Amino acid sequence: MKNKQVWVLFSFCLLFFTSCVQSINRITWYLQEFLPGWVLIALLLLILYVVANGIFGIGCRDIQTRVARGINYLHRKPIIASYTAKATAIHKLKIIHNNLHQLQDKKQAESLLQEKIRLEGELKRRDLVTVVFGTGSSGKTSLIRVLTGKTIGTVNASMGSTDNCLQYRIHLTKSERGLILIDTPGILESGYQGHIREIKARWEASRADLILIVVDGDLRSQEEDILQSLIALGKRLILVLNKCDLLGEHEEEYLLRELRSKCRKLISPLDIVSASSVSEVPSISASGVSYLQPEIERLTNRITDILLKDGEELIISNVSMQCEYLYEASRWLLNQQRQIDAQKVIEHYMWISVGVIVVSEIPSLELISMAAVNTRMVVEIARLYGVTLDFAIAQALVSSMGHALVSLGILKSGMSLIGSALSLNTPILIISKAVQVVTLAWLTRLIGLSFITYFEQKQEWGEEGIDGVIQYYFDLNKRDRLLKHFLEVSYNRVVEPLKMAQRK
Ligand SMILES: Nc1nc2c(ncn2[C@@H]2O[C@H](COP(=O)(O)OP(=O)(O)OP(=O)(O)O)[C@@H](O)[C@H]2O)c(=O)[nH]1
Ligand SMILES: [Mg+2]
Repeated sequence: MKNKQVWVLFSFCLLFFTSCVQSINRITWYLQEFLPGWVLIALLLLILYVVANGIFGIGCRDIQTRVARGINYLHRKPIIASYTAKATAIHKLKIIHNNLHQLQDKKQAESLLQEKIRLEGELKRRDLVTVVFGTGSSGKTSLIRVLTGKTIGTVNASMGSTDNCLQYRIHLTKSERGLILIDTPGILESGYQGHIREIKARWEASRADLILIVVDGDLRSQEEDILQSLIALGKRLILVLNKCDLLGEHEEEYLLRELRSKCRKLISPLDIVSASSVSEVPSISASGVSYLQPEIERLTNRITDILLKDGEELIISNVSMQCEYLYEASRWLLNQQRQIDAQKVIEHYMWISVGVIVVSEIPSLELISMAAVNTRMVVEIARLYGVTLDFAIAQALVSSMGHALVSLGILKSGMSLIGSALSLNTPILIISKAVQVVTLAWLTRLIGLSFITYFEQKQEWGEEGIDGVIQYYFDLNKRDRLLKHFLEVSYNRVVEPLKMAQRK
């Protein structure tokens, strides 16, 4: 039944199409007598457009909307990206929360918690934080005065007039988002005070969503380096060539060209604008005294554009970057704590296994390596890293470590290394046992350290596998300073008790 309907519809369409072609053919043939060819083609195209518009609704406006929708879709990509960035940031904050609860140092935990709370608030922020940054006396405060329309801060011809970061909120028409402007002290000033002021300015810049770099001439090489480091931090920059009232038209254009060419790999040419934040300065000309007007329209237009198009993305990417730093800090603190605790565990097992061998018969080389690899030690280190290790799995790990020790020849090399170090001041009767026992403690240490790496790397040995890790710790621990310290401890823990046992 359905098939029949389709066929009827198809025949009807075919009939309609054929009669249309026939009629067009007839009309064209008829019109050919009166009209030239190009007018005929134009007329046919017009008819085609009207028919298409009527039947399929593909009008110019429709095409425009489709194109606009396409462009919007392209613009939506960053929005999708910022959703993902926001989700990642929220996830990171949850991990930070877990990490800080595992920290034993309460002060560290508290400061992490405060920062985490601040970042949670930042994720909901609507205003764009814009830091006004640059060398001393380039006109940062003056620019903020013009942008806010208020006489804020201190403006002075000498450098260092702003020595603290102060913030002001403004609202640019067209955007529902507010703009928080942060005035900062000048950078690249000499002296200790200048250095302290620069640290404050850089700190604010590192937290900004957008940075206005204010210059009043060409870029110095140090300024270029700073620009590069801010870009490396993922910051969006607008370079403002200020005091353009002091420049002739050609000079201003020349400087802008220079700046655009110097920064072509760092800043889009659209984001390099000139401005003048001078206000109420009398200018005397033939027509009398007039007052210079500030010129910041290009700058405000650019900021508004960025605010409208990229505001959300800039805020989210900045806050998620801060979440990432906090996450790394929390991981680092937790790792430090875990390493200290794991070292204590290793120390404990080093001397426990030594005790066992001191009172027993001298074991074979292979037995030493297996004994050194203490399953319980591995289980305890795992627990410190939040991993509950099944005893059987721990034993399997331990056994593969034993094989690595033998196959790499670490056991024999360790024994000869420690043998030659102990031979100088150990009585001949106990030297053989002392060497084996101290080697055992030393191997336990290497193995413990290797397992710390394994759990730190989320139960992965890394590119060079188990052999690479144990070899690394072997090479590290045979260095003079570390070996010397270890031998001093071993002498008191092993050689002295053996000497006493021998005397008895
Ligand atoms: N001609 C002219 N002078 C300006 C302009 N902007 C600022 N100035 C002058 O430059 C000097 C320094 O201006 P400030 O706004 O204090 O500069 P700043 O960058 O905040 O300086 P610090 O806070 O010391 O880093 C003052 O004498 C201002 O009047 C401008 O667009 N044109
Ligand atoms: Mg200032």
